[in-house]
Amino acid sequence: MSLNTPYLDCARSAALEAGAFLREHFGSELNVNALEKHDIKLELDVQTQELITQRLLGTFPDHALYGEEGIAGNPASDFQWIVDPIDGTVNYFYSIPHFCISIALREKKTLLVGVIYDPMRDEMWAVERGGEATLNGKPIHVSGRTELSEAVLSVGFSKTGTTINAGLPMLEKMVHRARKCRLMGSAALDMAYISCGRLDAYIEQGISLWDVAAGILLIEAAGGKVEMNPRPDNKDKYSIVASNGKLDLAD
Ligand code: LIP
Repeated sequence: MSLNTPYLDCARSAALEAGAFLREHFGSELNVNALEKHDIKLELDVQTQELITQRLLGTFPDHALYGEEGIAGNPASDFQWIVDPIDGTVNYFYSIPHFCISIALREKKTLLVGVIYDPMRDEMWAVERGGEATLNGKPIHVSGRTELSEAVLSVGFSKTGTTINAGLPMLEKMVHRARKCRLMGSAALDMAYISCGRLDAYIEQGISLWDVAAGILLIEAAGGKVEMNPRPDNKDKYSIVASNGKLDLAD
C-alpha cells in the first residue's frame, strides 16, 4: 500500500520543471565551472539544482536537501531530499542526449519517494514506498533473465583513476560472460533501465548517493536487488551492484 503523500507529486513537478529547463539549454553554449580529467561541472548543474530546491523547499520549507551541487534547508530535519540535477553531466556537455534528473526523499534512512526523469525522451520513472514502480504512469518490473549469457549489463567508471582501476577487472570478466556490456554515463538512468527490464544489471565502484537514491527504491519496488557498500578509501562514495535479482554476478 503506497504512502499516498504529497511528496511524490512535488518531486515529479520539480523534475518536469528542471527537465524543461535542461531541454531549453541542450546544445547551447554552456558555462563550465570545472574541467576535470574524467568529469565536467557546469553552471547549469548549479542552476538546475537551485530550481529544484526552490520547488521542493518552497513546498516543504522544514525539509533538508542534499544535492550534488550542495546542501540547503534545515539540516536537522528527518526529511532529506537527495538530488542530482543533471545525472550524466558529461553527456549533456557533449550534446549526447542521455542524462536525467534524479530526486529522492528519505525520512532518516528510509527512502520514501524516488523520481527519475529523462527530458529528451519524456520518460518519468516514479515510485513511492509501498507502491508500484511506474514508467509514465504504467507499472514496470525488472527483467526475467536468469542467465548472464543473455544479460545486458551497464558498467560505470566514475571519476578517478582509483575507481577506474577498481572497475576494470569486473568489466574484463563480465564482457566475456554477458551478452553485452554498456557504458552509458548516467547511473540514474542505468538504475531506471533495470527497473523496467531494459538492462539486467549495473555495476560501479565509486558512485554518490545522489546518483542512485531514487533508483534504489525503483528497482526494489520493481522486484530487483541493490547492494551498496561504502568505499574504504572514501566514505561518501559507494560500490554498487544493482540487478534484476535473478543473475549470478558473484566473482
Ligand atoms: C555520473 C554518473 C556516472 C558516473 C560518472 C558521474 P554525474 O554522474 O551518473 O555513472 O560514471 O562519473 O558520476 O556526475 O554526471 O551527475
